[in-house]
Parts: sequence; structure tokens; C-alpha cells
Amino acid sequence: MSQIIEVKVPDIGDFESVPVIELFVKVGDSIKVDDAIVTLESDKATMDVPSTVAGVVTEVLVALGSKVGEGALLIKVEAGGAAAAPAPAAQAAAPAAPAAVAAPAAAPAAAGGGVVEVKVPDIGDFADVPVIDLFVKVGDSIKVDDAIATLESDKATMDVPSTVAGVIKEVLVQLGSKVSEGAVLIKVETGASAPAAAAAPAAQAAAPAAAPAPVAAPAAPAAAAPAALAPALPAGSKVHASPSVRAYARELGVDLSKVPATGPKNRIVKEDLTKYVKGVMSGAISGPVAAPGGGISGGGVLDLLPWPKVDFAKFGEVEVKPLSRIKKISGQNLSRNWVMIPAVTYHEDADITDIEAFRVLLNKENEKGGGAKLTMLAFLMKACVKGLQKFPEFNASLDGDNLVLKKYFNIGFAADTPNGLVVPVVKNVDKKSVFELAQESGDLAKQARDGKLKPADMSGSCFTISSLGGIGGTYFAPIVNAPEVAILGVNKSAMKPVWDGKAFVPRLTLPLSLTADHRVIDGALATRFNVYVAQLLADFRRVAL
Ligand code: CAO
Repeated sequence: MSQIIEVKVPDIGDFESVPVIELFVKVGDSIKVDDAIVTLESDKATMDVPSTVAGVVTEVLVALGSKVGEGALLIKVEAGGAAAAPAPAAQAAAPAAPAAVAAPAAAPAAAGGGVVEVKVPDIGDFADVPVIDLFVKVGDSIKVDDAIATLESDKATMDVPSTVAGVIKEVLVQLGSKVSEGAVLIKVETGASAPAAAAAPAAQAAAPAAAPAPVAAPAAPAAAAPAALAPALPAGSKVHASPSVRAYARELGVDLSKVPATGPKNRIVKEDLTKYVKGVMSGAISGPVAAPGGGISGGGVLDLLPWPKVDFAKFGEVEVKPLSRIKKISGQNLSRNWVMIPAVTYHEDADITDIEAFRVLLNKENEKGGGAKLTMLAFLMKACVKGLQKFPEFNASLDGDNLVLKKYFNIGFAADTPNGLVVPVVKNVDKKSVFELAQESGDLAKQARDGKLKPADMSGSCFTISSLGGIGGTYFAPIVNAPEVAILGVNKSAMKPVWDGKAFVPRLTLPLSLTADHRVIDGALATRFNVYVAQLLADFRRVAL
């Protein structure tokens, strides 16, 4: 005779509202005892909840994103015959048991500092659990709650956090080591001011478990709050990754199901994630598209709202034209830069009356000699390099918490080509004459239009100029070309009346639009840069100073 049995969330320690990040079953599925039903993820642990009965799923009472706690009903199973007996633990109204891994036990720190051992805390019924990820090495500075290692049993993945802050003196495990409760993971030299390990006493009370717990409770400091809900993964796709890798992926907005895994048992390790993000950022990985039509990122870095899907043919005749390779790559870079850089655009007018007269004069002289035509772009490059030299933050890139200041001066310029936008780079602009810059940028622009640029011609830029001066416009807001921190947009010069103190005089005015990454360059600095470049253009003799 068959009977309907409820499968509930077992004792999962101190967590009350843990998101379901994966759902493995649907109505009609046949399941066996120990088959995974869902994966729950707190900020410190990922745990599969296995079935305690065998049978056919008749009802699924959670969805991706549901938040559950102990006792929450997950599924109903029609169990037949002998398979029907439920494992009692899942239903037992056990007195609140401590998390199997609460704050790990650590040797108390010597008063005023000393070497403290950080050990594997109570990890439930598991022994000899393999270390599948190791996040620390000797010499690393570590804070309380930083993950030391990820352990993985056949049912749960858990990060072991540090209970002390200090500098790591010894690492006593390696990848693949098998550890049990009490095994020493690392030895940490704590400073006099480092928080004492005793601050997080382990909850060690013996749980009166009625039966073997079906879930290895997660590693989690008692005070840790469940993480915010991760973006839903496609149902049925099983991603293997440690909680810290999942948290890191969430921070970066990466959908882990798109990251190729190289770890044991097809597990995504931190390096896989870093490699994937670097690949997408550099354009080397086109990145599986987040949603049909590209989503906002068009590159899988940020999976936001799905792109609206419209049957345009319903409204009239259409023609579908694939994007060029350049448009696809530049589109991804532009999307990332637009979304990820807190950029502000600052405008300035430069009086180029004299420099334009000078340029025209030189070009006339040059016509006879057959030399290269001097362009406004070449003068702009020279002026910008002076600006970069005066304000080094503009000749820099962010690298995590560091600012990399470059001592070379390469300038990229946006070139409009039939296939899309490319950015050739003129190297060592500080060492070249305006004539050489005009010649070289002209050659590069031609190669760009002919589709003959090599990757080396488009790399190593420190700062970009985007000139629409040959076309028109008044001002615009160019997008910073990451990892650079600023870009100068230029529109068409125009004669404007300028007050000289006594009268309005006609001056040829060049509109400048500088977009800068506010994380590195604040408004005052950006405006100083703009004013300085405008001064140089107004009186180019200043470049020689
Ligand atoms: N104001 C007025 N006239 C300008 C000017 C300016 N700021 N800049 C250039 N001109 C004039 C030039 O003097 C030239 O006139 P003549 O033929 O009479 O001498 C004419 O405009 C054409 O110049 P150009 O655009 O061919 O040459 P350039 O050196 O100024 O620019 C390049 C070269 C590669 C920057 C340009 O061809 C180009 O591709 N620009 C588009 C860049 C772009 O798309 N940026 C947007 C990126 S974001 O979408």
C-alpha cells in the first residue's frame, strides 16, 4: 500500500531563512533515499538536502529562491511498500540543536598576541573530509571569518572560517588532505590588538539527535546571517562550487553555470572564476549571452533583466543583419564599462584660434614639401600627454585596491571604421613630434579602416581621445575605455563670441568632453585637467615648457 510522505528540511543549525539555490526534483520524478532534493546556501555553506524516502514526487512545495528553515516542507513523495519508511530525523521535532559547525574551536590567544591554532570545528557526523579548496598561504594576513579552506563531504560543502586575525605562520593542510573535527588547519600569529579567539566560543552542546542527521550542518559562525538570495540558476543545472566561490561570483555578478570548471569533480574553483572574468573583460571570451538579445551586458558578466523579445515582423517588414565581429566585441566592452565605471563627464571650451591658424599655415608650407598633413588630433595628443604628466592619476589604472601609475605615455584614439569602432594606439607620444603623431595616427586610422590592425596596434593605451570633430556635434559623453580611467571627447570647433573684457571677439572654440572614473578622479581634478589642456591648446607654446 502506498502512502504520501512529507520530506522536510532537517536541522540545519542556526540558520532560519536559507535560500534554495538549486532544485533537483519535479512532480512525477522517481527518487531514491539520499537523492538530492534541493541545495541550500547560506553565506558560509552550501548543503544538499537529500531525500529520506524513495518513491514518486507528488508535490514540490518550494521554488528557486524560496527561503527555508528547519521543518519547512520541501516535497511530498508517494512511497510504495518497504521504501515508505521515512527517516525519522527529518521529522523529529528535535530541541534546537546547535549548528554542527558553529564558531570553530580555536586555542585561546595568548594575552597580547601569540601563535594560535585554528582547527576544524564540529562538522557533524563527518570524518576524513577532503580539503577541496585552500585559500591561504604562509605570510598571508587573515581576518576573523576569512575562509581558510573548503571541505567537501558527499552531502555538503563548507568553508572553515578563521576565528582569529593575524599573520599565518604555518599551513598544516593541503589540497586533498582529509580532515576531521579538531585537525589543526593553520597557525596564526595574532597581534596584540588582534581579536581573541575566545570571542567566538563554539556551541558544543551535544545535540540529542533522534537519528543520523540527513544533512551535514554547515560551517558557520553562530552570528553569521544568511546571505542575500543568489540569482536563480537554471533548474536542473548542477554547479559545484564552494560557498566562498559562490559569494565571490555573486559579488562580480557572474552566473556560475557559465564558468568552465577545472577543480576536482568538475568543481568551479576561484581561479576558474578569475580566469572567466578576465576572459570576458578582455573580450577573449565572448561569454555565453545572459539572455536572448544580449541582456544589458551582452556578455554574461552581468545577468540583469532579460532583453525584451519582440516579434518586429508583426509590425512591418524587417531585415536581420548579424553584428560584425568588432561590434560584438566592442559592444561587450562598452556595456561593461558603462555599467561598472562610476563615470562623470566634464565639459570645457578651448580657444584654438591660434593653433588652428598655425596648423593651417604649417599644412600650406608642407603641401609644397609633400610632408604629412598636420591634424588637430596630433595636437590634442601632445596636449593630453602634458596633462597626463602634470596629473599622473589620469595615466593610471585600477588594480583591485591599487592604482597602477604608468611612466609611459601611449594614447589610443577612437577610429570609426565600416565594421565598427576600434581604438588604435600611438605609443610613446611624449617622445614624438606633432608631425610624427599626425603621420602615425593617420597610418593607423587607414589600417583600421582597411581592417589591417594587429592586436599590438590596439593595446597598451593609457588614455583615449575620441574625436568627432570631423563630423560635428557640440558635446558628448564618451565611455571610459577600461582599464583606463579617463577619455577625452572632442567635437567640431566653431566660431563663438568670447568676451575679452572690453568686447566680444570671435574665437574658434573647441568643445572638450572629458569622462573620468570617479573612483580615481574626482571632479576638481578632472576640471583642473580640462582647464590645463584647454590652456595648452589656447597657447601651444606652453607645451614646450
Ligand atoms: N573641429 C573642426 N574640424 C575638425 C575637427 C574639429 N575638432 N577635427 C577634425 N576636423 C576636420 C579636419 O580638419 C578635416 O578637415 P579638412 O579635410 O578640411 O582638413 C576633417 O575634419 C576630417 O578630419 P578627420 O576626421 O578625417 O581627421 P582627424 O584626424 O580629425 O580624425 C579619426 C581621425 C580617426 C579620429 C577620425 O577619422 C575618426 O574616425 N573619428 C571618429 C571617432 C569616433 O567615432 N568617435 C566616437 C567614439 S564613441 O562612439
